[in-house]
Amino acid sequence: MRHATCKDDRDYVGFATLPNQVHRKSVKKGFEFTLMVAGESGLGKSTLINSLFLTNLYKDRKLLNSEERISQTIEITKHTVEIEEKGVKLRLTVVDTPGFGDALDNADCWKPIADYVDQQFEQYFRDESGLNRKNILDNRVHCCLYFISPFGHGLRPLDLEFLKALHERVNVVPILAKADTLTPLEVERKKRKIRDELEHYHINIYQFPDCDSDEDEEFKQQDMELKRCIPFAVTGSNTVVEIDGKRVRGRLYPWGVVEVENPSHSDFVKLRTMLVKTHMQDLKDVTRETHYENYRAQCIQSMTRMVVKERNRNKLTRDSGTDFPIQTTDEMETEKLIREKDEELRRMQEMLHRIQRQMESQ
Ligand SMILES: Nc1nc2c(ncn2[C@@H]2O[C@H](COP(=O)(O)OP(=O)(O)OP(=O)(O)O)[C@@H](O)[C@H]2O)c(=O)[nH]1
Ligand SMILES: [Mg+2]
Repeated sequence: MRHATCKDDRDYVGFATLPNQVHRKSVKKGFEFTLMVAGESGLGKSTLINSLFLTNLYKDRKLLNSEERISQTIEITKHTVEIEEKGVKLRLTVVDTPGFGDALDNADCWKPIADYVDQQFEQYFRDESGLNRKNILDNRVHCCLYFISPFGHGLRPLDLEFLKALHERVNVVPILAKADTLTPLEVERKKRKIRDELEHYHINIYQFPDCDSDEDEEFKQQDMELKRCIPFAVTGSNTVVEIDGKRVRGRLYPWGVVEVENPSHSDFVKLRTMLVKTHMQDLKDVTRETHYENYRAQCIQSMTRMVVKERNRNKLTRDSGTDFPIQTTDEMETEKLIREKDEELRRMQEMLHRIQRQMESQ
């Protein structure tokens, strides 16, 4: 784990405003957030996450020749950095995944990523049921930036497969990759097409919550722009270039410079603002209240099923085995466990209904 502190005001990512989002207690403890990137190979996933947090996640790695070069990601890798801004600590975990589409057989390419998400839920579920519940490290994936190729015509079959497998497990935020390869008109067209396809195939991407009616006009306007922006068309770069004496992250072409943080060049700043300034807490809430609760309910359901099966088996053995009318301690324990699990399941279902009702009324 590395520590990075930003000194210059220009270098602030913006999460110093996080205290406005949650309780003071969490401020003291610091924030935890896990972001994942996924999508086809070579779309700039590793480059973007590096640019997003002004931290070179790959700086320990030996790079070949070019300063910008990030080698192909070959396995799921987790990087944790602790960043501090204006006294607010953020423990940021970025999960980089190998891009798919390169192999001869790409079937089930989403599987290792879905498994990773589930494993984090499972670990949390275990920790939560354990003794030391106060100091659980939350590694659940709060957001998955899903990269869509700018070279195709909307979503590809592989994209759909991935999204269908993952959309009920994690908050998916779609990204239109390498936006510098498209004209503004093409960006708009592709965005619309992707939005239509997501709707057509019933893919539930992360929904920005509606802002309250008493919010000021400027905020409402920002909120609307953000919603219209989906999928975020971004450009990433790890190279700093100089224009008019100003050093900026950008991509230098013979015909000019694409500035990563220039809002008229890409949605990079909008994406970063959404992730760290305005929606980090909501992404965590939805992960906890919807995705994790779904996982937990499924777990409890399958545990209950197992216990019921075991009970029926015991009963069968007992019935066929003649004179054993009195319940054994084991059986009594099993009955008790079933009752407890039934009760927990009922509570979970109630909670799910409540969340559904809340979402419907929003
Ligand atoms: N034009 C353009 N090129 C980019 C952008 N982002 C990254 N690249 C370049 O695209 C190539 C691949 O970038 P990576 O960040 O390694 O892509 P990746 O998605 O992590 O690839 P895998 O690890 O194979 O999944 C590199 O040569 C980058 O310099 C971008 O926004 N625009
Ligand atoms: Mg990569």
